[in-house]
Amino acid sequence: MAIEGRIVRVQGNQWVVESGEERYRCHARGRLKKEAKARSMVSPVAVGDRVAFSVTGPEEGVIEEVRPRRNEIARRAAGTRPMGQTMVANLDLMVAVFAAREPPLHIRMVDRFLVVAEGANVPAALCLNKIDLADREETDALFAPYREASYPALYTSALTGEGLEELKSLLRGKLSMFCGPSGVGKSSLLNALEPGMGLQTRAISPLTGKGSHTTTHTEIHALSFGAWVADTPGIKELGMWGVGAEDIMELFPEIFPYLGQCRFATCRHTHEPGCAVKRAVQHGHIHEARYRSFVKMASEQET
Ligand SMILES: Nc1nc2c(ncn2[C@@H]2O[C@H](COP(=O)(O)OP(=O)(O)OP(=O)(O)O)[C@@H](O)[C@H]2O)c(=O)[nH]1
Ligand SMILES: [Mg+2]
Ligand SMILES: [Zn+2]
Repeated sequence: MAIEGRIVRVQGNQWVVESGEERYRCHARGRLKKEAKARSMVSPVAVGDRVAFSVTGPEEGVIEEVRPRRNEIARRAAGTRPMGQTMVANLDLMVAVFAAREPPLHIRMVDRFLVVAEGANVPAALCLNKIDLADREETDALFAPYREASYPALYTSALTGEGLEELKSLLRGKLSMFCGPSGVGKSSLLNALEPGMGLQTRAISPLTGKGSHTTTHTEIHALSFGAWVADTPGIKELGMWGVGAEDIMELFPEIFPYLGQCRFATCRHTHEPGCAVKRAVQHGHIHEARYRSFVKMASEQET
């Protein structure tokens, strides 16, 4: 007889399914793996999935069915063949975590994460960690476009505790995912939010200035103030999966209202006359940096 549970951790080919107070190490039925392959997905299940599984031994089981997903955050998997990988399913919130410094902030990557969340219909928030190292004026200027586009944009420090209460209020009652580059402090934030969590963290490499990919698996952690957060491994490049060029144009909420107003229906919003998007940029209704990301991402998608 199958029982219901939720996948809380994935490592390699094994999934940990939580059902009530119990946890089971599970494999997936071959049939599910085949179906995933046919959809060009590397894995039949993901952390956050609701599944039905049979118990095959003490704390062991086999996943029989995956319940339909409410949503999912997916990326293009590493490797030459085009395959998709679901990072987390059934989310209430994606928190894209970046560091103000160490590693340096690449604003294009912020836009990529937001586009992925918009495309997946998952509400998104930004968390700028290591605010203790920041030049406030600089970060305020960089983050203004996101605040104006109504994304919650928090400043935090896992070191000094700044912003943690605000982060707690954002997370309370939800299943969220922390994602972002390696070394920005995703695991450190969880440790700071929940004393005793004891997640492994590691300094960024003094040689490359990059994170050292300390977290190697995705896992949902229950926090005692009533929140669930999936910590994920740091991401070097967030490859788009299942997002087309036309889609990308529609995934910048503050640009979207102008799209139908250009002179030409085929407008790419780069050099066409009568472009409503460019006009909005010139008049300061759309931030230049966001516009540049928009054009860059749409053109990348076409090639
Ligand atoms: N100054 C400062 N350092 C921080 C802060 N948060 C984390 N760090 C340091 O940044 C380094 C990387 O932190 P991690 O928590 O391992 O980063 P991560 O994002 O989980 O990295 P991956 O697991 O590799 O993706 C550690 O040396 C932390 O001590 C912060 O708010 N301020
Ligand atoms: Mg980590
Ligand atoms: Zn246009």
